Amino acid sequence: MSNHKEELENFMAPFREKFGHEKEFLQAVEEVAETVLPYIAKHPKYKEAKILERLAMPERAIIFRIPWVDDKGNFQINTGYRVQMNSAIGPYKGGMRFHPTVNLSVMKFLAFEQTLKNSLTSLPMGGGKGGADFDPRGKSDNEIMRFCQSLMTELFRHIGPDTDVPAGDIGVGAREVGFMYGQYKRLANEFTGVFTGKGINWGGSLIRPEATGFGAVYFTQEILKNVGDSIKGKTVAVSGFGNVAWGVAKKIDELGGKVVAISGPDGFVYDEKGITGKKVDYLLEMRASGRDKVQDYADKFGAVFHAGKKPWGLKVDIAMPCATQNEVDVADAKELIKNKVPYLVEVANMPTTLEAYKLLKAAGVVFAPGKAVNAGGVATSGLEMSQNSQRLSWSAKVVDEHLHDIMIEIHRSCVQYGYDKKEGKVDYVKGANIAGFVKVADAMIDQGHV
Ligand code: 2IT
Repeated sequence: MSNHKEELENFMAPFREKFGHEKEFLQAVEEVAETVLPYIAKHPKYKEAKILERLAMPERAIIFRIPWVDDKGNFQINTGYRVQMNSAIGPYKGGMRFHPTVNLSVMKFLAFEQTLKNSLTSLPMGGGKGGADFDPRGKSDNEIMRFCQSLMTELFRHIGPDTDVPAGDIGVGAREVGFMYGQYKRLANEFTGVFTGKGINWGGSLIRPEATGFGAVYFTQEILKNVGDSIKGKTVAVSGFGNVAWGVAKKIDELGGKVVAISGPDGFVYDEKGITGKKVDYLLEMRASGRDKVQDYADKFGAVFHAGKKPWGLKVDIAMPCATQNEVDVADAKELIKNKVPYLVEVANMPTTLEAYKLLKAAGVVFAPGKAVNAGGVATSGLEMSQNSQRLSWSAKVVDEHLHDIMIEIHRSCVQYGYDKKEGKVDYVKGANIAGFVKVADAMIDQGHV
């Protein structure tokens, strides 16, 4: 075993022993440790203070019962989570996910990624994540409301505008944030910025709905600019068709590129002419319908529907997975390599398996990690918090300009820590991990053994 490999194995061993069943969490830690350990070896102060070991241990994890009654009068129980990972640089910050796959491993992986991501934004936000193993599909508005209220009846005592500020994620949009915020306000008897992703007339920020997608495209723009290229004329395959995919499609269209694929649980749609103009907003309609079928797009606009398939077999310039973790596996990576897709830009959190990532890297595919690419979402949440503290709301132009500047700065940080002189190119995974790590690590050292 090489020195590097041995060091990684030594670092991972206690985590594997203790959390062997937490697959996603171990995957996220390993991906970070792989690039950060060599940096730590050159900066022993981080090793002595066991910073990476501490970073991978939540400051606090809350698991709680969520009892609720469905429309038929049946008693239902779900499990709720809030993982408060790290508060070295600010209050815990991160979304809430409602999905049947939610468990402690998924929550810990997301909270760990969130800590480094939030650090990259340059805004003062620590890392956290929460959610429940609740499936919003097929539930009535009343059921969603009762569920959100029951969840908040417990969660409210653990959060606060200067303590922990949740937001949306998969399965949690404006409706769910509204119901949770309403119950928080009632219990705490205060109107504060305790949530982001709020409605525009009760403290929300303009551009927050678009921010993750717009930010991802701004980051892609920087990757291309760095090699003297641009988005104009590029074809893009996207997975998912939710809020994030919509923001990506909207901005790519605006900048003269062409999103030719979207996907859903039923398969993917190939639209040779591109998802442009009115077709972009149809994505929102499709999501709001709750049908969860992208075939609806193909039927409406005469595009080609591929049942049960993922869009990674297409010959495109840029692949942008926007759906969920581990959606790009080894077989998909081989397809992308075969088709000579030059760029894989992760928009979801950890959409690529570790093995697939290694294949893509070895094949020379430019790979940008989610924690840098999708940081525009939480960055704009940070801007929402600033507006709430000021009791002001900024124009769309002001928020968008801040978002754009933040994404340019994140790209610059990735280049600073990830540029490889020998190879003459940027390792974005290394750059994002080290840049995110250094800020949190230095704050932890300043604050002593806490
Ligand atoms: O993964 C993420 O960064 C989010 N779901 C957004 C978190 C936030 O606090 O806006």
